[in-house]
Amino acid sequence: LNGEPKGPFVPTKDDYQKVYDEVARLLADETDYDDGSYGPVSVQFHQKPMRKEFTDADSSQHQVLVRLAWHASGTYDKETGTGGSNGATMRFAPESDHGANAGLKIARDFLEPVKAKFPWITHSDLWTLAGACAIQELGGPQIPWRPGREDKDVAACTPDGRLPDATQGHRHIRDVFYRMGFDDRESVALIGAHALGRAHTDRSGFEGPWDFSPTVFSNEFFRLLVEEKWNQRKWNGPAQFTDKSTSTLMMMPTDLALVKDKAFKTHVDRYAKDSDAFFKEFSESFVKLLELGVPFQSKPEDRYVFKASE
Ligand code: CCH
Repeated sequence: LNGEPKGPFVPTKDDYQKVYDEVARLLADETDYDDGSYGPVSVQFHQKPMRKEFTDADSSQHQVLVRLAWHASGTYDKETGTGGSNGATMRFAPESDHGANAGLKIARDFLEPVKAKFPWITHSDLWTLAGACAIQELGGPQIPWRPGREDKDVAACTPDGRLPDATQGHRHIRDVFYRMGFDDRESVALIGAHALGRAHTDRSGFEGPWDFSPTVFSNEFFRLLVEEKWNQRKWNGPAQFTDKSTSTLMMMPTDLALVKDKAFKTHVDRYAKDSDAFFKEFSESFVKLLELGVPFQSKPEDRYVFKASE
């Protein structure tokens, strides 16, 4: 009413859906790739494996946004309560320069126009919302999400070494994921995100995609881990493995650790056979990841489920 003081702007679910829609729109707009092969459904998906040339179209901004949300959150240490998505401290050096974060400036810059359009959202809420959006837009499960993160300053940057190192094995995976508060099942489910995207020599030193449909969220990573034979690739780069059938795919040492370790492999086998179980358990674990260390005022049942675009 006239003359009544206007309180601070309190965004509603609809406001966050607008942010989601804007991220989804920008993602759809940037898919103007030179070879025109981008699409939500890869032609290779249900066909027999054959050699495929992978291009930039197999690593769009979607996958980098998933990785940004994960690396922003995966620094969490449950003992000290430090790190995690609350803070968005990857905006600052030294965290932005940590080796594991190479290439993520692309994702952070991609989201700046969204932040400019919706200045009321914090970077830490935006980065996690964008990760949830990218998963849904690539055909993944619903990722219920809630706001409440605050940006912190450079003093809250986490020390280097909290994110996993792909050259290592099962012990390292457990050290890192248990430190965040995950168990074996949740750790395996989360790493299933490697169905998406690819590795880049100029970012991590590794090269190639994990499966033939890197723009579609699926359980293909697990199926290939179980069904394919993986040989060490002969090249000058870091030790990585390639599929016997086509020599176009790759697995990193930590990926193969999931089938070498018996307890991990139980879950790999299960997800390889049961896509629904993977989707459900991935969603639960990803929601947990994005919320690690966040002092929410809201309750879990207050999470929003965003409507995906067509
Ligand atoms: Fe990952 N990941 N990740 N990863 N990752 C890389 C790429 C992606 C590890 C290492 C790497 C998760 C777990 C692990 C994605 C999501 C998740 C790369 C290549 C390395 C190295 C980077 C490059 O060169 O561009 C290791 C080690 C672990 C655990 O042991 C988890 C958990 C998630 C999400 C839930 C996604 C997506 C990519 C593709 C990025 C792109 O640009 O295509």
